[in-house]
Amino acid sequence: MHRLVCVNCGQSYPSQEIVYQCRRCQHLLAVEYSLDEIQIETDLWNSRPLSVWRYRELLPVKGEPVTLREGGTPLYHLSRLGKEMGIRSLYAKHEGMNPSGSFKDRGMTVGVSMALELGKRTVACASTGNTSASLAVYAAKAGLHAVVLLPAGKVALGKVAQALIHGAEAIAIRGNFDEALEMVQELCRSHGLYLLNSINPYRLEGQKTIGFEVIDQLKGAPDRFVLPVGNAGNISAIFKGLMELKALDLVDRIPMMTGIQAKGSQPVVRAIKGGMDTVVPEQKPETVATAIRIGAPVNAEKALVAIRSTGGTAEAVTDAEILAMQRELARKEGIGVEPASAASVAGVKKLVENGVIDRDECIVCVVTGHLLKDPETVIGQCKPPTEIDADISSLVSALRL
Ligand code: AN7
Repeated sequence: MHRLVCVNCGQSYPSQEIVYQCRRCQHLLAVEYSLDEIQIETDLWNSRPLSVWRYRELLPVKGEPVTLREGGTPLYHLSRLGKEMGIRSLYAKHEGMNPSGSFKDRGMTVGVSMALELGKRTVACASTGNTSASLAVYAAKAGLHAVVLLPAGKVALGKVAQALIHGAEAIAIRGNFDEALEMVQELCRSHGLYLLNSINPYRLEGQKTIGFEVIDQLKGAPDRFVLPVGNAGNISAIFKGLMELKALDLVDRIPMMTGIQAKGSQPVVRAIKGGMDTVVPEQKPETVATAIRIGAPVNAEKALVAIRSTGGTAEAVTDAEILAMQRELARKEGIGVEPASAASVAGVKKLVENGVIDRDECIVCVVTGHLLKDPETVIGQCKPPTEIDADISSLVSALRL
């Protein structure tokens, strides 16, 4: 049993109601379970494969979910990079290993399952890319029609390719993501499409399983989670899930939630550093990490609580630092991620150097999307292959053997 509850005024809405924001005060909603009525057998959880649906007792879907086996992603120990930074316990949770190549699949398996339960036939989102790719994939699996609004010219190639091949109706907006999100919200209100941006609280329910999996993989909570922040949904989702585990006595402490943004798009960092109660939107966000090129994060209200109440922090990294860490992860750890994802590890490097993060901490970076999402940015920073004639002497001289 669950209901939707306003995080500001506590107004509650029944689970079948289609509502994305509190009708009384316009603040965000969250899914609330009667935790005292939920029986969780950890043996039962452990008997299921590591995946989103291992934790189905803490998810809102009643029937059979629309699933492509999301979650169960590897948690890699970053031995080389950790050593260089002087951190023994540095890990990366590789969310690029999900079906569509990003963590969004965790949210979409739940969100699209809920769309079916609520009797919706058309689903929609605005997206910097990954949400649209994932929505297209899960709508295809569910047999639903998907409409995706993309900021024109600012979505990485692989993500557009996915949205198109999986059959979403893709619309490029001459504007940025924040404008596209305003438009899709209006469209869903006026025309009854089901909105699957992270303002939809069911999306975040799926994403909270990242934290559950990490705790199962480490056999306990890390000291800190570090995430790239765009709309601030994922950091809020993981925090919410951890609080539920705490309430159920399944974890003894809550890790410090730490958000990393790009220098040119850092409204959450400004709010945290400035001690502000609300996030002031950035009018012209700009970064090579197009996934997090977001000026007005819709989940900021939840994220500020997640960061502050856990003693976490927020930091910004430059595009150069992001790309340097993308190469380091690829070359020193064999981990291929897109630029936004590398921001989390780049943020750890910076925070350790600045003395904000203790080197003895056990740190889990969530690397959110796969390298192949954004091939153009990769090619742009690498030397192209050396082209030679098809004979062995050219090969030997090209290799300078
Ligand atoms: C790789 O696809 O917002 O802070 O529209 O694709 O939960 O928004 C993507 C966000 C981090 C930020 N890493 O997560 C979208 C979109 C990657 C992402 C984020 C995104 P949130």
